[in-house]
Amino acid sequence: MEDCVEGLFVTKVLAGPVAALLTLALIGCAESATPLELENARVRLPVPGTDKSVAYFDVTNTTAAPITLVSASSNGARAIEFHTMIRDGDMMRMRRLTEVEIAPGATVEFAPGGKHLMMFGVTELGAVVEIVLTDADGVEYAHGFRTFSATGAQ
Ligand SMILES: [Cu+2]
Repeated sequence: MEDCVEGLFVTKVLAGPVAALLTLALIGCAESATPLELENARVRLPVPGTDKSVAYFDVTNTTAAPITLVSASSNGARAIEFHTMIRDGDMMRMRRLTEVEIAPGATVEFAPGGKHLMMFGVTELGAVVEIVLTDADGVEYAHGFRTFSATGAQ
């Protein structure tokens, strides 16, 4: 089942978490050619008492044209931004990215210490959270992200 969820890739956004979970169950194992392949999609559970979190994934552009991600959203968060880490002297600071381009055939990693999805106003999360990435043409890519504990392995 884990692999099925990882492979899930739909372009339709369904209303409500119940509908989303139903979709996961019904078509979670469907194979389809997708413009963007997501792997290792995961969301860190917020530290207790906070409502911010981060999400990581590897995304591969399987098409012959660049794909530019311009926004992300989820029922599990009020807002999501693309962030990266930049070195500032001895400090690493977060910086917001307005877009992330993925070249044809390229894989872009969102990983600890680098690019990440910054999630604000995070609600109580289950085992899988659906996050929708939107590209510059308005195409939406929904994907199930596994949650993991802040104190556990990433
Ligand atoms: Cu950040």
